[in-house]
Amino acid sequence: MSKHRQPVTVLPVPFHHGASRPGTDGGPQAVLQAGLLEKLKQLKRPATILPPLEWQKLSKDRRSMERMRNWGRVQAMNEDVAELVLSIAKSGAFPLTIGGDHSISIGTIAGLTQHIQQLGVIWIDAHADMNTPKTTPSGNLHGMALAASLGLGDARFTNMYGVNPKLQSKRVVLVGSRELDEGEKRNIYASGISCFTMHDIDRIGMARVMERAIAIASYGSEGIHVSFDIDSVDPGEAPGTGTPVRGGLNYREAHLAMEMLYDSGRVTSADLVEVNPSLDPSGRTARLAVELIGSLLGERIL
Ligand code: 4U7
Ligand code: MN
Ligand code: MN
Ligand code: MN
Repeated sequence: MSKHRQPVTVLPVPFHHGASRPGTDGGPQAVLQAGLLEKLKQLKRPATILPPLEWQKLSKDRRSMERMRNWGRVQAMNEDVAELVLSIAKSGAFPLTIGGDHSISIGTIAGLTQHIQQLGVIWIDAHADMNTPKTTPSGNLHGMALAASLGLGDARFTNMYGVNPKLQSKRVVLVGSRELDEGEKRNIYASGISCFTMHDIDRIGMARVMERAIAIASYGSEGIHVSFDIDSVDPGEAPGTGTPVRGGLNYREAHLAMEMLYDSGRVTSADLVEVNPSLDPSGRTARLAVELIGSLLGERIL
């Protein structure tokens, strides 16, 4: 579990081919420059930062189609991400993957489910990422990542390691949703995953939402994976992201979620994705990402 002093291995994935615009390829460097290593040291976590997984090596695979843009690169990247995350988990360290656009979570989840039985997932995001090639309005694979992990969509993405689906819907929870496409709404209902929208957070509060989310994701599972899309946070706090949606988590709601996840003792891995420093000259989005990772790994006010 996310134990006190468990070593952390950081996997930087500078990748943007799952999204329409470039920039998230600068995410890992921005988060490292904003002080990630110092934060891990401050928390007395033995830390290893792996060399960034370079998409350039994969650029030969330019296969694409309208409903699954850059699928060749996204697939090749995810195969590497899956292998690396699996080896980190096997080493006993906490895998912390820094994106990159959210398509890379297809790989992290594929790798993790080879090691952790009945993995639970808490997907904190303005979006649901529950599109398939049939429902996607954009063709961007970062909007299909959770669906793929639940076995919905194209076999190139649902069938990694020959295991499909990777996740069981009863242990998958969305938190912070506020922009869902019509097809995604149908996919959410049909799949049976849980969804706490911003409306739910407004009505019952973040604390109760997270209590429920943690209970759902941990029931019968060996661990919870937290997939944190920085666009879950309100653009006022996190402007540096490609698909901002107003009305998001405020600063304390985001920290409270991370603090409660740490306190649960159930979290075994995390992704922090969609930081796009080219859209944020102030650098505050990357600094917020470092702070939120701090809260997830045990930083406390007192
Ligand atoms: B992110 C979108 F249409 N739903 O599929 C789509 F609104 O990883 C956005 O959550 C997806 O940032 C956003 O393209 C993906 C769109
Ligand atoms: Mn996302
Ligand atoms: Mn999003
Ligand atoms: Mn986005």
